[in-house]
Amino acid sequence: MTPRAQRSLARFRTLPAGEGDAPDIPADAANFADALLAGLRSDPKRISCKYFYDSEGSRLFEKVCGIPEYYPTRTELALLKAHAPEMTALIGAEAEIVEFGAGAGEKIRPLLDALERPRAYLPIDISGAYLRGIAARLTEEYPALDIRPIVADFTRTVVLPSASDARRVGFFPGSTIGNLAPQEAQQFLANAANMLKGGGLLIGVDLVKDPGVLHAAYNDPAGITAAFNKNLLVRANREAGANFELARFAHYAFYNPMQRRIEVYLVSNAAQRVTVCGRTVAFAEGEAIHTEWSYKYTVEDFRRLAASAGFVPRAVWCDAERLFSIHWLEAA
Ligand code: AVJ
Repeated sequence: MTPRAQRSLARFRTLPAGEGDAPDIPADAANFADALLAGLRSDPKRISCKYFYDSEGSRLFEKVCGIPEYYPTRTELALLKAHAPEMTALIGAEAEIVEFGAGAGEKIRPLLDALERPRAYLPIDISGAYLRGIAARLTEEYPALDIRPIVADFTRTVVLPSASDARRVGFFPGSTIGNLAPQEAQQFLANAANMLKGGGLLIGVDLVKDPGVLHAAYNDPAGITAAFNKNLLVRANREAGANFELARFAHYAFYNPMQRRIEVYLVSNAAQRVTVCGRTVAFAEGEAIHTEWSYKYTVEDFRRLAASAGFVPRAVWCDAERLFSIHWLEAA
């Protein structure tokens, strides 16, 4: 991330009472072309993983979640289903739930089914059309619930509807926090702790484990993860006047045990020139575009990180194999 992006990371603002609902923040998808070109002209080349999630990317990510080797989604969903009564007891009655990166809207269901008179559900997602579809479906299933979708990049400023007197609780599943470097994660958590004062944050965090298991989760034999990664190039061709040839780039992902993160790249398999927004970008043979980090934590390390950001770490739930964790962090 650029220093500028870092400084603007995760600011939450609440509209003053009476100013009505938060308007949609045009997720900086509009700036995709600019960000893409800037990223491809920097050294090393990079594209932020948040640009994975156009409508097609969100659909592809749903497919990733179903990959047999990709354990996080099913493990976390099972934890939510098994422990929803304890989790919702900690969240408390009449809470307002803010979800960061709502995606397919599946993980909130076990909580909604167990929550006592939730005041409102505010799913935030960068993928606008996709989010609206999900919100419409949830509205049909939970007609009594006040659902307010917010299209926004939650790593930037998010404007929430005017503060109610409800306890505000964050829900951040999927280990999406792993996309942030630890220092950025700490900053995000510090801002969240501030926004959620009096409530808390329920957050899913992928765990450090056998590198072979991690490697397999990001290298499925059917190539779904590769398609998800390469969707960045498809999107660039459609939205940024680029002419990437998909066959000339390879998906490359591995676990770096020193940094405790999965690193994801698109690697040029030849020396080539690509046009992006009317500019030429040159690739050497074997040159990589960095597209994603996915940090893994131990339970203790994550609790320490959360505490350093101002949360009081309380309950933790893990599956028997210790693949994945969900933390309840209190914002005192
Ligand atoms: C959505 C960021 C949690 O890091 O595991 C899955 C994204 N990338 N396969 C992850 C992802 C490749 C995923 N997160």
